[in-house]
Amino acid sequence: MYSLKIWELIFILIGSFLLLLPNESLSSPFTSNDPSSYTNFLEKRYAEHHEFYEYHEFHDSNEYHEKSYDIKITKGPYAPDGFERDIYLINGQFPGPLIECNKGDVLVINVENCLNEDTTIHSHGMFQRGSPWYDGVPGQTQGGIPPNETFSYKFKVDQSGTYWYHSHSRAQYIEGLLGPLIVHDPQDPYLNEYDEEIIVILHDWYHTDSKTLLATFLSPESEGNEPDPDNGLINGKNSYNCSWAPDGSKCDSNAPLANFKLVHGKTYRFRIINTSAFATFIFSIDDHPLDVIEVEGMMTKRHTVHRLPINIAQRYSVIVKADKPKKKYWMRSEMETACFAAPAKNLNPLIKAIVEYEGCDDKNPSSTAWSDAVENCVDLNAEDLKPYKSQKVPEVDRKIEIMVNFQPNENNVTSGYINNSTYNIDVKYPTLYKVYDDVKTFDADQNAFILEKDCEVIDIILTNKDAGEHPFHLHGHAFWLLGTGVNGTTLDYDKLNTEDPIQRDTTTVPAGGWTVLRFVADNPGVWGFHCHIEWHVQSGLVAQFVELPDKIKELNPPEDWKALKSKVKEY
Ligand SMILES: [Cu+2]
Repeated sequence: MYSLKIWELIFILIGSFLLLLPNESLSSPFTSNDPSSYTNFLEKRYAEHHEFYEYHEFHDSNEYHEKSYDIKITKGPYAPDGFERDIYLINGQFPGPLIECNKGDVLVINVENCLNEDTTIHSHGMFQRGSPWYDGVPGQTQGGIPPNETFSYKFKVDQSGTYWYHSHSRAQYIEGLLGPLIVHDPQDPYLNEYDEEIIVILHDWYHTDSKTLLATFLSPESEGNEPDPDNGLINGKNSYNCSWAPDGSKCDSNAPLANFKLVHGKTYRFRIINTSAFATFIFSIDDHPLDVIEVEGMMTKRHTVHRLPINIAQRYSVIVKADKPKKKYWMRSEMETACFAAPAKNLNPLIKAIVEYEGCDDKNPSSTAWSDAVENCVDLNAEDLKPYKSQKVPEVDRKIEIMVNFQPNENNVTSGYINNSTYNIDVKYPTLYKVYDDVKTFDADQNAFILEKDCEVIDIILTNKDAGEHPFHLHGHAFWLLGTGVNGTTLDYDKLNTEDPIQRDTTTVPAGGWTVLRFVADNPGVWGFHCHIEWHVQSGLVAQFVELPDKIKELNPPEDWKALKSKVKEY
């Protein structure tokens, strides 16, 4: 018995040692450099491995456990939908590789910038508690990573759920600089209710580079009409009608769709992420109901839908049972073109992928779409979603009113305004450096709100005077979504939901409507608050919260972050 125990111990020690080398032993087998295998690699990884839960058993959650990734950013020709153009690639692929860890781990993202411009990586939805300098926002939390330099983001992850990472520099993310970020929780209440996980990334796709599109959009001629996408992608794939492509384009009309293989009898957790520049999607799988269980890191009670609206930067997890006849089915991601300012030309708004049961021999799916009506350009009704665990929502201390509108600026360019002030990014002197330099007041065009009282409970009352809806994202927090109203409704504070609201980090304020968001100012940092429509970010619909500046100064930022300040250039 004694010797057996020794051998067991040695075995466990060797096992633990191997697992402490995540780059070699865990991530590399799943970060394929063959871009076309992206969908398959995700499926395979989730189909074959639950090792993240298993490896967690090797260590106490209070132990320091680091999970690191190397990402190399380049630009090159790529044809996600058969139309070739230059896009941003991460480790040679688009979308970028899966970054994942367990709740409680320290996540390290080593970025190598091989572009001839600067870049940043923002981990969308990560609170960055104690590490505000790693939020990855130029003009607010860091100077960009210069060309041919490396920079490491390193932060403790004390949350779990479905997230994504993307560049926050100019419009880089919409041209490919993005990927999924998943944080597993060994205590996830639904862990035993599904067999495997599948990530689904919904993206709108432009065939023209963002610089050209921005030049047009930010000119008087656009009258504020955003550029419409040329196509949409599911996990970086779709086909395109090449007769719509300009003469001389490299275009193949037979590009393959994404294909998801299911095993009959199994249950799946689909993690759905909308990484778009402009488009809201309605997601569905023919004949398969979707049980929502997670919204942006918050576990919810099961709520069954057939068609799931998902706006930019939002995420949902849904449970899907593979219990239908062994066939092929359409997965649908319907672009809500009704929300576009200008009608789209040469666009097929129905983006499809194939959901295929193992062992079926259909050629193509012949399934029909769900017919449930979904209201255009608004989120899934928050009142339908209930937290899995009840929470106590604190009472409000301070109300901050934020009014959103669009109007021509002094150059007659239609711009986004926050309380009548359009944001001008201060690339050369980002806010967090200012805080460390003891700057206490900020120029009006910085749209800075200073939160000085520790644990003050803040309500953002967001009023939208614009004729379009806006998916607003708050960095550094998840907010309680207390209420949302469409055009024509008035906010009644007594009717807000303070009993069982969901928490999320991105919510849509409807056209002409309002929304009320509550959060506790307990996370020292500079946190962006902006519409996630990339065109609107570029036209000034951005604010920032300078939260607990005195406490920020008690935190010690790393030297390489400080050094970025003097390296900033305009690109
Ligand atoms: Cu917007």
